[in-house]
Amino acid sequence: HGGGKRIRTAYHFQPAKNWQNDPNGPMYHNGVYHFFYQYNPGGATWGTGNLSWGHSVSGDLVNWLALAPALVPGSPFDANGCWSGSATVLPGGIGPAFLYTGIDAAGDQVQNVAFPKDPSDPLLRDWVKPAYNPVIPLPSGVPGDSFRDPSTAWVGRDGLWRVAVSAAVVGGEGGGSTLVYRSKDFRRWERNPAPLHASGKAGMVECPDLFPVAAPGHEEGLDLSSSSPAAGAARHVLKLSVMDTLQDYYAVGVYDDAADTFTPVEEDGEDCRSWRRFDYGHVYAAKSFFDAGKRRRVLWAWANESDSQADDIARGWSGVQIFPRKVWLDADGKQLRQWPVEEIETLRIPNNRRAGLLPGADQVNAGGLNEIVGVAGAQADVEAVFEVPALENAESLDDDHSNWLLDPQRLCGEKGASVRGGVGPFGLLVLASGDLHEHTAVFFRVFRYQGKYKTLMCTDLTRSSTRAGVYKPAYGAFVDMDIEEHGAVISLRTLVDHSVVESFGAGGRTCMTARVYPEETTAGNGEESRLYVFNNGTGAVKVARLEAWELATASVNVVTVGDDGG
Ligand code: DQQ
Repeated sequence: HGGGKRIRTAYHFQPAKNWQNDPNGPMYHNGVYHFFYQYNPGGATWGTGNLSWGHSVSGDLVNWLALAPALVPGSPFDANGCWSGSATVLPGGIGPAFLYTGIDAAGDQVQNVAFPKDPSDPLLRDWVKPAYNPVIPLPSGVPGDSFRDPSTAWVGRDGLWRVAVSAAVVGGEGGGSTLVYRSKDFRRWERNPAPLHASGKAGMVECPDLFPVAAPGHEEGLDLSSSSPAAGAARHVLKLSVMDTLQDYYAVGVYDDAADTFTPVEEDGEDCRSWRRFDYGHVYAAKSFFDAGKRRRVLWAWANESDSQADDIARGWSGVQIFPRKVWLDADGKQLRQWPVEEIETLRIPNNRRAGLLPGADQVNAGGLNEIVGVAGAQADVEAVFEVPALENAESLDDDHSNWLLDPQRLCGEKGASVRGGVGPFGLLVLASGDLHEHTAVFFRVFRYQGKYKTLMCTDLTRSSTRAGVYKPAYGAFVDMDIEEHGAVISLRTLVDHSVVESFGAGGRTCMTARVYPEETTAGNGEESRLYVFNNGTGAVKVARLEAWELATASVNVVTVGDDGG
């Protein structure tokens, strides 16, 4: 299974070759977007000792130029690897700074700073690691392998800098702590006795991301440093990545900027594993930044491979990033909304390649399957709005199945796309071969529970590839939106990109990213991937809107700019 070409993405961020994992230090500075990422220049596997910060720049978050790695291991304080961290844009013309984790010569995790060699270089090509590193050595009571991933730093009302760092603290608060350090000068840091948050039972948590959000329903982003609660941030969001479950969890909460603590607004929020998820599919180590150009908050996250390491080595690369998403607080004040940044529309191949349903196909009958004609579906952007004429047909969850409410992923597994339902399953089949032998199904299924409707969203990979030995689960989550209150209407947007199926349910309330490895389509055997609308419920569903575009291939790290200025 070479497959490397067939499954390589056309517009999701990837380096030209080799391994990538976490997004690191994304930022917008002087009109340029910078993206850094955990990178192994030596091959397609993680390779601890080699981990560097890959670096690319962009004017539009779509097309990227590759630069030389910004950080490579080699100093005493990062001799064994430059692990994850963040960028902070410092005021007063100093420019940006990195805080990152070094694996030092003794193998311990310590926090370091780095600065651009020439802050006036628009591409910020060269980075300097001061000899006074580490700025935060391993604290006592924290094992050497459990202290890492500094967040973007922010200034408090007292003028001091703060940074959040993950640590497994022995005893006391226990396991998954997120510590806060404060500093006057970005160099000498002192630990605050209280952690920002501690999920004692969660084990090691990683890659903390704290950010402010505007008032519920307002889409503009806020800068972490100028958004103390006093300065008008409605709420803050804390995201933590849990090593044990390999999932990212977030909570909307109250950040107390005097005590430097964070408290979720929803109940039962002590353990972060009960929080909401940015993505109910397959992403990890998400990190956001404030885009001062468009005044929005933008989120990145790593979506790793789910075939085998041997496959990664054979094709010479591993790992993609989600397409950058704008994030904001939903009108309900509890959940985030996420949406691909609008620049994706520049990839939509003009009009003639915009697809649709054939006339009369805007109703999908029970058992129906209507093809979306006019685009090649291997790299596509599909937006659909569904309307359910008869919600009362919904299956009931009241009896023996109510325990499934706790386990939507299992529910999607047991009631996959081919299991006939009441209201749904209805949605999209993507990356489908002509005979439907292979396809990935993204769909909704509505249930009735205690007099209310509950909408399940699934991405069912069980038929996504004829290959054995790749992970083909059904991902699932309940959509936190009352479909009845919304006039029995629900939207679905899906980005298809060869081996990525990234979906946004109900206007970005529930997101799901899957990695898939189709064998029969996407140019492999000369057969085009097809797109369908399907309905496997008992009543018809109306397609109130359907727009699909073939997307052009972006220029992602095809061009490398050398550090000789060439
Ligand atoms: N990946 C990095 C660590 C981080 C982990 C190392 C999360 O800094 O904790 O590549 O995926």
